Amino acid sequence: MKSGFVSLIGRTNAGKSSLLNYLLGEKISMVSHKVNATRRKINGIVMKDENQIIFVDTPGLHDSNKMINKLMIDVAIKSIGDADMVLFLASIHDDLSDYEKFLQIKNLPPHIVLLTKTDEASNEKIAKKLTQYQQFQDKFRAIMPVNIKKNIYKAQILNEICKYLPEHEYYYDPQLLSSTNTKDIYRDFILEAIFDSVSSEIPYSSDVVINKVIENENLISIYADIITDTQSHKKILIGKNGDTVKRIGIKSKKLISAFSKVKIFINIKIIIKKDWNSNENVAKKHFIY
Ligand SMILES: Nc1nc2c(ncn2[C@@H]2O[C@H](COP(=O)(O)OP(=O)(O)OP(=O)(O)O)[C@@H](O)[C@H]2O)c(=O)[nH]1
Ligand SMILES: [Mg+2]
Repeated sequence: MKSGFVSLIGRTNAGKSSLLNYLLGEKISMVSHKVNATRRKINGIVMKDENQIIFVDTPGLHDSNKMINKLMIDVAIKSIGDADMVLFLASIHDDLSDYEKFLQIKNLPPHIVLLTKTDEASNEKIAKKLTQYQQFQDKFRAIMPVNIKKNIYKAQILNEICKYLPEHEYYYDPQLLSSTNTKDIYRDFILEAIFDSVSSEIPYSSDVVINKVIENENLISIYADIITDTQSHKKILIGKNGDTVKRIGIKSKKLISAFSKVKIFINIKIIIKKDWNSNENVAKKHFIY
């Protein structure tokens, strides 16, 4: 029996959260076409034969001087240190510079390179990219293309990971889908709805705090605040006649009920908290667990 923690690492937008959802067979992690979507770690537990793989989704690696972005990158780097293995995700469209930077990290655990978004590339382009990575073949255990659109390579990826997992008893009950607190999963679904509903810098100036969750057999009631930094951002989040916050609520309910399989009641308030992303000690509470 093998069991271990496998961190999903890579540039923002590489497809880490999408891959977690795909391997898990459930949408648990927020996805967006916008960059820097994932802020906090979230895990998904996959049983492959008698082995248990705990996938840890992390914020994307990127260069930024913004304090909250640095906190997010710290979350990803720390998760590499805590992992038994790493899946390094690189989009088929990206050059190898992010991978070269990743290789500079000290004490890297064994890793597999996954080429994502291969549905957007020709076989020639995929073959060319695989050849480029061969110069690092003594660094990685394997390199594989993934195609979450066509639902192929899933078993191959899981089998390859199991080869390198340590012998260990299960960390979690094999029935469990995730050990992440469900409140934090709801929180990120509401954040996904914000990413989806408002443009420009608003999602990055905002976060979600879950105040109360009441779970009944057929209904989960969620009371949440969207916090944002300025009056003008609050106005945009509310929208004309409250249309935007209403839309965020509807999208959040859809995402959360697809995950929890019951009806959702949601109450969202928009709150201004000026220092949430400017004061490091306050911001840390939003990113570090
Ligand atoms: N065509 C295609 N699009 C993909 C694939 N995987 C992810 N995407 C899209 O790429 C975008 C980014 O996906 P995410 O899963 O949020 O990427 P991420 O690496 O988690 O990004 P961060 O959380 O910002 O670090 C979304 O619009 C996804 O729908 C894929 O295999 N093929
Ligand atoms: Mg993500």
